[in-house]
Amino acid sequence: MIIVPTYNEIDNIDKFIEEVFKIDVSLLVVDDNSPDGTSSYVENIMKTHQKIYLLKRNSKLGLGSAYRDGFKWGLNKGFTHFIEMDADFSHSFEDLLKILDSSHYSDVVIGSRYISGGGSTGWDTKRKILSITANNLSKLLLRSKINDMTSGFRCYSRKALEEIEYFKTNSDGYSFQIEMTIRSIAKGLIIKEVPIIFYERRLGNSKMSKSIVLEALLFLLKNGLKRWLNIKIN
Ligand SMILES: Nc1nc2c(ncn2[C@@H]2O[C@H](COP(=O)(O)OP(=O)(O)OP(=O)(O)O)[C@@H](O)[C@H]2O)c(=O)[nH]1
Ligand SMILES: [Mg+2]
Repeated sequence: MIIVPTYNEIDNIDKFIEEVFKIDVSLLVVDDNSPDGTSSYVENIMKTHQKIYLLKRNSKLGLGSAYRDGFKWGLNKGFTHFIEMDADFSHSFEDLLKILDSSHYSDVVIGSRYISGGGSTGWDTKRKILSITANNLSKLLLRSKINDMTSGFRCYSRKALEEIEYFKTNSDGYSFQIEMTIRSIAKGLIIKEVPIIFYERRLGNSKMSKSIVLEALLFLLKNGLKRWLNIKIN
């Protein structure tokens, strides 16, 4: 199943769901009571379409928290694979097929911008530097071999989520992805990076904020220190 967290994605959600219809995959939208009516749109579609589900939460609680609730929902329903994807078309459905292919042979598939064949388009220099720095810093501080630690385009198997104990994570922005990655490594899961192209959002507003960047930085410093002092991550 695809899990897509949404906050004010009314400009994208219709086209996103149209793309999902073209492939035979279930979709769970985790919406945080978006003022723009994203959830009402999904509720309407659900009247006539199976395989589209909505988890509506009362307030904006963050991306990591949306995935934690989404994973819990999907595991309870018996789904076997859990794809993380953004609603704003930054992640392409073409790359999704590649991720799905690899999910048969790995516990965790990470759509990577920083391996051969991957990349990003449409980002300004500031955003590019931020992303590259975050990834290089993550690799260095956490001594990780994964090239795209912050990618939000991934697939986890049921086994992976259970072993990672995803519910023990507590970060919400980019650091949620880093946290899930280091937990996957610590559990010795089979992780495969496949190249993806990240496209800058076309419609709607970014939810990126200074506090998300700060959260990631603090997370990296804390966990980098633990890693270098050989303290177990649990
Ligand atoms: N449910 C929920 N979804 C969120 C929240 N924050 C972001 N999202 C969704 O998570 C996905 C990624 O958020 P974006 O705002 O696109 O973040 P980003 O890709 O780093 O920023 P841009 O490149 O500027 O788009 C989108 O589908 C958002 O709607 C949140 O607090 N709750
Ligand atoms: Mg985005």
